[in-house]
Parts: sequence; structure tokens; C-alpha cells
Amino acid sequence: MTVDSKEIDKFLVELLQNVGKSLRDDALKKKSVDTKKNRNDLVTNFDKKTERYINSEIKRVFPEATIVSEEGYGDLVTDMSGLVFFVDPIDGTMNFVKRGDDFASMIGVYIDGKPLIGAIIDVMGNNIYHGGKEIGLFINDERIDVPRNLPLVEGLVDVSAPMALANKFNVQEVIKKSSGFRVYGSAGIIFGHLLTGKEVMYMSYLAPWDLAAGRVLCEAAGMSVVSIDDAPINMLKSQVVIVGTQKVVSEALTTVKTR
Ligand code: 2AM
Ligand code: CA
Ligand code: CA
Ligand code: CA
Repeated sequence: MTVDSKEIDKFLVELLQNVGKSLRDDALKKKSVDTKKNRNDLVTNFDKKTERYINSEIKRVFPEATIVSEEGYGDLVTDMSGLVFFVDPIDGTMNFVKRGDDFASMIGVYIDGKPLIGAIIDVMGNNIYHGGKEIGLFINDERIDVPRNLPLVEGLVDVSAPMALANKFNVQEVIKKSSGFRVYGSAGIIFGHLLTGKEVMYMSYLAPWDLAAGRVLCEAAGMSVVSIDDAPINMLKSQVVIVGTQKVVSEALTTVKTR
């Protein structure tokens, strides 16, 4: 299949501009909030509405594509052949509900399993991070300079709260070797920090839609994206991942304990 990366990138940017406009209005409205697996796992009417809108636009423009998405309006995808879109309509739903800030919307596109284009909007900041290996990286219309390959001792790290609090994989040792610890609560917001050099590592248990766009963008920025057991990333399952500068990820892998 031949695909035009630039055309897909333009489509994603226009789509996320529309999503951003709606969600900035929605952030001020009363929300209908339900829990999923536990009391901290939330979904709102706006997560569902946004996913339905994004998925219908993808199917309208790319009818041959399959969609992996969080809230149940995607396809049952069992292999990575062809054009696959990963959609997280609202990333950081808890932040959306409790703070009305620091939430994102993310779309990652893969072709025959290979990362192609990613796009993430920091909704309230109204900044879109997008691009890929072929076309380069952008924040809105401006090119992003690839972040420096800093070591752990020189940068801030972000680890999901449950993992850090329980010291899963001995992750507190990694945190102690860094400049400091931050917990932003949205993978998409954190990928933006990695791409602009504000943080040097993110470690979390991530579902495919949490990881897809950020993986495309961070790999295109020369960063490492690895599974904690150093197995190849599998985009059709959830896994514990470490994303960061090459130096930090190799230091983190020698520090974590997986058994
Ligand atoms: P979400 O808001 O789309 O669910 C911090 O909680 C980050 O981890 C957010 O990006 C959130 O995405 C994601 N997250 C929350 N619960 C998760 C889970 N059970 N598995 C994987 N990712 C999760
Ligand atoms: Ca969720
Ligand atoms: Ca998410
Ligand atoms: Ca989500």
C-alpha cells in the first residue's frame, strides 16, 4: 500500500484542531462521569462523543483503515497489516474532570506495523505535536529541534503514580538518580514534555492508544521507546514502557528489576 505521510499528517492536524475547539468548550460544561474498572478509571460523555467523531472522520477519509480506540467505537484489530489508526479521544480523563487542564487527544498511525505519523494536541495549551520519521517533527507549524541526549542525572522524570508509589520494578531507584520527579497524569502531555526537552523519561503501564502517537513522535526525535522486559513493543497489547533519551533509557533498564 502506498500512503502519503504529508497528507495523513495534514488530516490529523485539522482533525485535532476541531477536537481541540470542541473540548475547550466541553471542559467548562457539566460532565456525565462513569467509572470503568475502578473508581479512578473514568469515562465521560465527552470521551465517547470525541471518539465517535474522530473515528467517523478517519473512516470517511481512509475507508480502508482499521481503528484501535479506547472507548469501544473502533474495530477488532488482530494484526498490524495495512493502515492502522490508534485513537485516544481524551487522554488524562481524570485531569479533564477534576482540573479542566493538562489533558490531550492523540492519534497514532502505523503502516504494516511500522510507525508512520503521530499527532497529539495539548487541548488547553492549544499546541499540536505532530509528524514522523519521514516528514520530521512539528509543534503547530514550527519544526521541533530534536531534544538533547541528556543523562538521568540532568533531567526530570515522570512515572505513573501507582507504579512510583508501589515502587514497582524498583522504579524509585531510577527516580532518585534523576534531577526530580513529576506526575502529570496524561501520557499525551508528558510526550509533549519529552519532545521539547522538559522531561527526559516517562515510565508507565500503557495501552496501545496511550502509546501509539507518542511512540511515533519520540522515535522520530531519536529517543528510545522500550518495553521494560526489553522485548519488542507489541502495539496490540498493554505493556510497561520506558520512553526517554537514549542515555536515560539505557540507565533505567540497568536500574529496574523485572524479577
Ligand atoms: P486515560 O486518561 O486516557 O485513561 C495517567 O493516568 C495516564 O495513564 C493517562 O494517560 C491515562 O489515560 C493512562 N491510564 C489510566 N489508567 C490506565 C490503565 N489502567 N492502563 C493504561 N493506561 C492508563
Ligand atoms: Ca481511560
Ligand atoms: Ca490514555
Ligand atoms: Ca482516554
